[in-house]
Amino acid sequence: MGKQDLDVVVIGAGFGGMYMLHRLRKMGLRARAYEVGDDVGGTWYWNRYPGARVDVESMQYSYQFDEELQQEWEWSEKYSPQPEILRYAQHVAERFDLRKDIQFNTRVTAAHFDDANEDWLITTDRGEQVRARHFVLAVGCLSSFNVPDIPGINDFAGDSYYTGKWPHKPVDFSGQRVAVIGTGSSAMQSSPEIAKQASALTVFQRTANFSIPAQNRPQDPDYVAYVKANYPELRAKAKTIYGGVVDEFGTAKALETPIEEIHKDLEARWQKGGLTFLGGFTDMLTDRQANEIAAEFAKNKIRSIVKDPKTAEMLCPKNIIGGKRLCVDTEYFAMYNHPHVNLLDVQETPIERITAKGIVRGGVEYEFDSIVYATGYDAITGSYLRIDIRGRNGVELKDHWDAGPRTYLGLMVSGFPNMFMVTGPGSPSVLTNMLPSIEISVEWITDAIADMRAEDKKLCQARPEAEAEWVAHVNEVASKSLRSTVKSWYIGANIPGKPSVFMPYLGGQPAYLAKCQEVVANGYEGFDLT
Ligand code: N01
Repeated sequence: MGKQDLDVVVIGAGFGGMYMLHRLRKMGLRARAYEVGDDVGGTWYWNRYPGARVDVESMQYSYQFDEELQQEWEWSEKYSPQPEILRYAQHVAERFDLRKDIQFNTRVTAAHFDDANEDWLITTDRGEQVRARHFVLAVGCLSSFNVPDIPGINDFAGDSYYTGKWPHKPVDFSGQRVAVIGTGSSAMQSSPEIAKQASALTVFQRTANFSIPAQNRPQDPDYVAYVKANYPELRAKAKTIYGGVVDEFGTAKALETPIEEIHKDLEARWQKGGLTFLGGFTDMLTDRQANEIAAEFAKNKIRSIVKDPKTAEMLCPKNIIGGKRLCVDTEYFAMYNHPHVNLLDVQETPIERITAKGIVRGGVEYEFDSIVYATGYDAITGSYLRIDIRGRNGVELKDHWDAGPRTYLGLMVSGFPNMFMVTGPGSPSVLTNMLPSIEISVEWITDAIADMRAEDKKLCQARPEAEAEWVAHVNEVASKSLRSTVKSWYIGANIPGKPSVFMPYLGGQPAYLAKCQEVVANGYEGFDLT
């Protein structure tokens, strides 16, 4: 068996890759992270579009692994804007001296398991090759942005922008006619900001989406002091809550509650703002009738905000609420009351093509100076499958995942020894507060590597039957939720040809964490350590 250059190669220097590197180095391992961008931050490095901000409150959407770090960092707003989150990532990189072991401007193109040497051979787009015992994918869930398959997309003579890969210098839309394609979270955050500058803004909507007002505000110093004084308890409490976020959640069923009480709760949550709009009752995402009450409430809000009744009806979603991920906005619906903002439906009358001058829809050419594509991501699996990953006997990950992602606990894939995933498919990831979920993944993986080393084990691999059982469990839990009935990026519906499988684990963070801990307590049940 030959020697390795490194103990561990990590792909990605977002929040997952950074914490992974930090833990590995503390264990005394030789580790290096490769990152496509020229700095840390991952998703928050790329998503620099106007209006980009977090929609889980910042005091909770942050690392908890270091008490001094969480005490010293000051978040300026309830939902901090992207530049501040990026500064936080940079601060963490400096504080823990991470950059010296991150190779930036480098894309890992291939990772092949070498059966003879029992290690991973990693190849980069700079032509380098490096051997490592372990290989960790910290590639993010929403990092492979989607270029829509619209004819003529390269013909446009004006400027084209993707929210998922926004330029590093500020973009000035002043006096411009701007098109935004898409009405997901990125479009809802960016459009109101673009509308402040543009002379005309046209939003191309394929599926109307529900959104709850952010009600963002500067941090309240008393609240900050309270959280900082109680961080350990609050973080521990968050681990017992489905989404990993401490908030107020109800325990009653909507269908067993008088309608006035339900409306009172929904109104209070609308005024408070944010993602927990459906959190007052336990059956909002399992019972259609309950869901309909909340959906109608939110639609009536749209009707009360948007003055033109035709536009208001176009903006009212036909789907259940919460089936696609809820959006959180600031003045998105109110934006349509401005005379220079226009909404076009592209569900019934699709975009035909992009031309040098603009966008053709229904035989009409709409002329623009800039087009903004807020068209989402090849979510959850996209960033894995962009890399040529081959496990034992040259089996390709894309073949193993041909009918949808197959993992054990979203951490490992059978036939791919010593390959670990941070918040991989089959983990709760995007359905929960990402930072704590990242920490759960990273801590499990690094503890497993430490245990392997302590017991002089060279390889860790998921057993095929454990993987099959976990995949079945993930599917079964998903089938009980209304979420699995809606065409969304959770099931790959936004990418033509992608298998229709609900990819994240809907069982919640506490159940997931308990399972991960139980597996370890049972001697890495479902894994072979050899
Ligand atoms: O992407 P999306 P996103 N022609 O996939 C439309 C997180 N996030 O970047 O719904 C016309 O939601 C598409 O239409 P349809 C968050 O988890 C968080 O906005 O497929 N339209 C849809 O309207 C979020 O859910 C924050 O019919 C086309 C839109 O483009 C996730 O990232 C901020 C089209 C894509 O919406 C993704 O959000 C931003 C076409 N050919 C994002 N192709 C926070 O606040 C696609 N569309 C933290």
